[in-house]
Amino acid sequence: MTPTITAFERSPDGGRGLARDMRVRWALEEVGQPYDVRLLSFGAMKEQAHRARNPFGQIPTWEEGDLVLFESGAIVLHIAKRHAGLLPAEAKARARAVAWSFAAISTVEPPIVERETAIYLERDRPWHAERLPMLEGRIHVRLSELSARLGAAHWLDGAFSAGDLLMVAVLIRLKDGGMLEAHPGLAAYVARGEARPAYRRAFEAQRAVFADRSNNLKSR
Ligand code: GTB
Repeated sequence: MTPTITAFERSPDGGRGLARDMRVRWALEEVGQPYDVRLLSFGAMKEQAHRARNPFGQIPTWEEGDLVLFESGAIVLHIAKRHAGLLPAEAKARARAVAWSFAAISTVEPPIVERETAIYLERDRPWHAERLPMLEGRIHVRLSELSARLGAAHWLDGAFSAGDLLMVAVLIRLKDGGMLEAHPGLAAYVARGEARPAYRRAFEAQRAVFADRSNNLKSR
């Protein structure tokens, strides 16, 4: 059965692949699983029909038969468990790949999201100028720690895994802000992820949504 995921009808990132459907698309491309996409407006995301899929009214979600999932990390791990290619077969290595997946989402991503929130929603607050460097400092601590662990390796724990996919997807959010440049090992790690054919296919698929939408609007 072909799964259906949800994504922004018009992503605020203009097709740069920063929304979280990108990591799900990437995982599906890595394992060679075709998928359908239901595009949602911001309004539709908050309607009951979508809240039944995700109580928080967010994308991405996953539907496959009577299985409905939300949370990008859970969806990526679901894909990884069902198909070869994203989790090692050996039990301990598999457990470590899951640990790296959680590290990406619950240790590295939160300070990055905090910074984005500060930039997009708190710019006018009197404390913004003081808070931003503090948030960036916290990110640099995490990046230094991650970089030290990665060292000269290509991936976090042997072969490319769901842990790398999620970690690269998280780090990509820093690309435009100039913060990754201070950590050349991580910049190279991200570049390796982006160079994967599956990443390229996923990126083009989400970009096509934005391009189609822009063309439709222009031709009206
Ligand atoms: N923890 C959830 C998960 O991992 O799935 C978080 C899901 C989430 O934050 N979804 C966002 C969403 O639906 C889209 S990805 N937001 C709408 C809402 O909450 O009403 C976050 C995102 C949005 C936009 C950009 N951007 O424009 O660059 C980047 C990332």
